[in-house]
Amino acid sequence: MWSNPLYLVTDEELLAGKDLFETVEAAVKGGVSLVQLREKNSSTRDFIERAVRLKQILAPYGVPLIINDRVDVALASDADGVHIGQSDMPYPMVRRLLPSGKLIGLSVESPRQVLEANQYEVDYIAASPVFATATKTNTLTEWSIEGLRWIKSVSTHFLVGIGGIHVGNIASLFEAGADGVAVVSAIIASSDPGKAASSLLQALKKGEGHAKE
Ligand code: TZP
Ligand code: MG
Repeated sequence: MWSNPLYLVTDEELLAGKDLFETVEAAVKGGVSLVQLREKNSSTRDFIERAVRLKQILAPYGVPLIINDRVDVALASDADGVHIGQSDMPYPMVRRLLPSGKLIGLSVESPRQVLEANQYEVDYIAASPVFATATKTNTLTEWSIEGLRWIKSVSTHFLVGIGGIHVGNIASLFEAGADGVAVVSAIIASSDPGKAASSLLQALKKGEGHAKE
């Protein structure tokens, strides 16, 4: 859907003192093609300010900005879309509130949620999590590569994998049919986010090659 299938999701804590904006821009230079701003602890005002600034930084690269959870923040900052989970605002309401053309991503954590999402006009679903991860622990279960393959076989949507992804396993997601991958710690926690992104992209392209064989 986007120029390449590597997405970045931010995490304030994992930055470990690095600057959010510099980190995201370095990752974009390294090849990330979509950014989700995920703020779990900031005030609404800080969230909006970060979104507005990030949007300005990403615009010259043509990289869309997605806002995690908060439709109001997405609207206020004129971001490119919203990513919702199963306990956030329900999809039909998000669809009604967002102007047409804005993107909606939806996390799926169970087979029932995957099938239900087929009734929704979402731009992608995110299999959450593919592998166990310390970055997010309030999830139902791990999909694993087998689960990802099952989702691909029944879902009508663009499929993104998230959770526990690194250079060593990113290719396996594409072999299983993922259309994109989203990472947090593999880039955000790196001391060289640009290099981390380009290494992931390189490893991912090997998987894409396999998938087409
Ligand atoms: N949703 C499902 S897993 C996850 C989110 C936001 C965190 C993924 O983080 P990491 O560090 O890439 O495992
Ligand atoms: Mg959420």
